[in-house]
Amino acid sequence: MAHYVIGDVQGCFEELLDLTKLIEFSSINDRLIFAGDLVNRGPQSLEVLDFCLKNKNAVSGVLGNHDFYLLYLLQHGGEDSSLNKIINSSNTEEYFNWLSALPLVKNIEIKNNIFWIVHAGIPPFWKPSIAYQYSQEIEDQLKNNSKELLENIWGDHPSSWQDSYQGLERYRCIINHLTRMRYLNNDNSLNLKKKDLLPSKELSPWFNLLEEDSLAPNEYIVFGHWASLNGQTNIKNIIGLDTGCVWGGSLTALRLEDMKIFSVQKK
Ligand SMILES: [Mn+2]
Repeated sequence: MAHYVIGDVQGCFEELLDLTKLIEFSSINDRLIFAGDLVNRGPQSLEVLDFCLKNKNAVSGVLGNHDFYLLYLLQHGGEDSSLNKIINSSNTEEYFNWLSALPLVKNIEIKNNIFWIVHAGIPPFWKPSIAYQYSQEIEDQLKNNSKELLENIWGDHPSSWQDSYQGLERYRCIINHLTRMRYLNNDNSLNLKKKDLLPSKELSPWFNLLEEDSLAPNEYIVFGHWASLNGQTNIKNIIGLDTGCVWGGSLTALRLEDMKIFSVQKK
């Protein structure tokens, strides 16, 4: 039995199938954990979700920003050319129920290693265990208050986290950090505009701001979301898996048992 974390699929179903062949995926013996952004932009988001539902018992993951967008469209209506097949299908309730039950942070322990799986990352001012608690707050909202939550998570503010935030402002800030973050300003506030890798005096990638002792030697953060990084963080315990399949790159999986990387090229 093996656990594979898979980077941003974004509707690249052909490549997902190629990857499952490469790892010889068995829905009985193996587990797939998607690092978020299963859907949108790519050509076959519907087929990706059908694959997940068909293999329900072997598949889980964390929510990405594009998954939230789909949840919003499923609940409130609306159109998006790459998501219309899902929105107009007869199965919308099943898609919504499966996707909205996913957490923002997942914690898996394998062979004495601890993995924190999250779409964008974990900011330096939250311990992973705190981010995990915040994820549970959002899970609870998605379960019990999804209509109000999904109507109010859009926008970049507040950009600086305060423990005292309550209600929708708090949830929006948690979701923006865990699903959209790339760079933080010098004052630790979110900058949600910059995606490139050009050096900046004012901004740092979130993972460069982590204190050296913020992760134990056997503790890892595994994330997606940042295609231009192509997986390169230069930090051993911080593993990026978005290798930009939807942009013509590749789709990547990490096997947690031995930290082996598998990838297939975009067709
Ligand atoms: Mn993303």
